Amino acid sequence: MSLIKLYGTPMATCTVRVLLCLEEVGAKYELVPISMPTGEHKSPAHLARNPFGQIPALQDGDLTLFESRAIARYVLHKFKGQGPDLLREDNLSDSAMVDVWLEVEAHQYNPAISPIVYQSLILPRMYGGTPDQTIIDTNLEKLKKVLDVYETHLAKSKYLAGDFFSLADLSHFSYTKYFMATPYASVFNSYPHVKAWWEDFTSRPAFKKVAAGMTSQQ
Ligand code: GS8
Repeated sequence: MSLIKLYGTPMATCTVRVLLCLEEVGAKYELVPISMPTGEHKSPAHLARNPFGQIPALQDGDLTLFESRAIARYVLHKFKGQGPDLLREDNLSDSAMVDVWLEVEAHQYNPAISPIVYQSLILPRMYGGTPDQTIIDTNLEKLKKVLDVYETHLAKSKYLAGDFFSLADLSHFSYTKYFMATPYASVFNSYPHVKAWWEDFTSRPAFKKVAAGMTSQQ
């Protein structure tokens, strides 16, 4: 059987989401590097994997997938029984809560935190650009409103979907890790339960391994 191939880069946030899942379940896989600075993600070969010209993409035999959250679920389904149960699909209410907080990550957390990371780290370091402070400030305000909700929730629940670690928590890793390398990291100090949640799950071996392959340059 051919090895699963993950096309992406170990620094890219969405590739990291999938790498974490592969590592959590102990899957064997090959990471095939796609160079964003040279535009390889827009090459015909990569567009055949992801018509939107983005990373990551995953190939497993005849199956080719894109969209990191969908790929993450595929990996966890495929290797169900190996490693921790990050989807909880044997329990309807647990799995519904995993879905809820995955949606929160995609539609509340990510849209607020990603422009801050882009403006303060990626733009200056990868493209030599100047950060737009207005964009950063606007999104810091948005992020604080989101973190207010997380703080209230995490005061009652150890992890986002309940008292178990899940794909919903994992999905927050890459942008939060980069955010912690921005000048705005201290924002988290005002949210003790969020900070404790972050410190708890980032000590997992899979996270340490994947984090070692990330740099703040994306
Ligand atoms: C987003 C992929 C994405 O933005 C997913 O896989 O979850 N919803 C998709 N990938 C980025 C790199 S990761 O920050 C990317 O490929 N950007 C290049 C581009 O959009 O042209």
